[in-house]
Amino acid sequence: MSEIFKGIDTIKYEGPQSKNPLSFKFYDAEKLVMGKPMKDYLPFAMAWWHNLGAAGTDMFGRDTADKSFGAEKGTMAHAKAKVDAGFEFMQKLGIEYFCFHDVDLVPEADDINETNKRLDEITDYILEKMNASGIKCLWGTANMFSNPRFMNGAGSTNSADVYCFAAAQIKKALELTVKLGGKGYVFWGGREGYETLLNTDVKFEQENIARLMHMAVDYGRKIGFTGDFYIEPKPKEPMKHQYDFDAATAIGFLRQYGLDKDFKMNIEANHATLAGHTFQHELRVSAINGMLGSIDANQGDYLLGWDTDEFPFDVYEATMCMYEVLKAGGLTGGFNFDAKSRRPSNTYEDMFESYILGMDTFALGLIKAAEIIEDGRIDGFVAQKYSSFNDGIGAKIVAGEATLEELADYAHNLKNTTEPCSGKQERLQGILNSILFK
Ligand code: XUL
Ligand code: CO
Repeated sequence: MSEIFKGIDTIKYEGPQSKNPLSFKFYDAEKLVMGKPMKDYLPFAMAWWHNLGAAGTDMFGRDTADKSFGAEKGTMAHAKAKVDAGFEFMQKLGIEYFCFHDVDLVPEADDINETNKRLDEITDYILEKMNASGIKCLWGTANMFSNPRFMNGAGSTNSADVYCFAAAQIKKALELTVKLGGKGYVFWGGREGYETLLNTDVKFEQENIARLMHMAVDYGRKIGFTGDFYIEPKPKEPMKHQYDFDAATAIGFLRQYGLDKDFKMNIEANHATLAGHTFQHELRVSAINGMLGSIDANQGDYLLGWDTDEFPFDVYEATMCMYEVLKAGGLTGGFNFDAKSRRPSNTYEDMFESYILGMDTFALGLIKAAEIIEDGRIDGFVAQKYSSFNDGIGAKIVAGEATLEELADYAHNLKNTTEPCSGKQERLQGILNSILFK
């Protein structure tokens, strides 16, 4: 097997002063942050679909990048070339994980049995590469949104036959995830939603999705999958309304159908934006419910209403993300760059520079989030803000020992001038800036 990314060596840390575009400015894998090497906090993953598949086609134009990797597209030779390219890419960047959909790995055949045979063959090859390199699988999933049969949904489809196709794909994708030692299995409900309520039985569709997820959990556990299942919330696109709208909605669904012990959230930054939330909001909601599992690290464009899947470079967002992750005690999953280089960034070099940007942005976010926590002023303010609940009547409320009558009696003795403290938002934002730009 010959080198694919010729002229691009292993990417090294050179520090922020370096002018070498093919070097890390902030990601220094072994550098200690709060007593642990950076790479332990940042299990980065390559997204098979974008990095090895997406070549720039959009609604108005065809590919701008060459992702053939020297083989004819749509063949098993190309599937193998993608494996070669992917492993060379990850090794040169020091990325330890990858994520995949079934159909990212091989060209889909008309017959599902043939597709599965191809999947067996390619995953044998991937396993060899994993064993030789130490690279691991973060999560697997089944693409249940591209094939026209899923136009009315997968778990939410009106057709029992299509539902069975979805089951067959999930079964196989779970087997592959177990074969590759994946830490997680993702459900992104791209077509699980509706275009109009005029033709949709929402209750029935949601119950059917839950049934499919239960079957997936049962089968996964039966074949030795010990990792987490994830829901990846997204409010819209491709459907007008998607059932896994945001973290709060998905968590409510999981609890309603008794799936909450086996599932966590895979939070994608750009999906949060589409739901009208910040990335940090989605992470916080997941974390406080004990369901922060994994992250699809990308960013959207606040001026555009769709999923642009850009490589993350917003240091504020990355910092607040890492702040949430550190406060939650880390992720059971990792940071999957569900991102693609912009269409005019069409060279091999751009593929590398995109990942360097993403990895550096999160490394900087980690450094700054650790500084916020070590500085203590923001956390200290929040603790102080709620301190009236530390003793007296407040402590009684928190302990669940107060009655409404008792609180009312207490209030009757208060002066009407009682006020909560200032929120100090501007002071806190100033502290954040002083830490970010010191
Ligand atoms: C689509 C998306 C998916 C999931 C996996 O918006 O994010 O690629 O991450 O199916
Ligand atoms: Co995603």
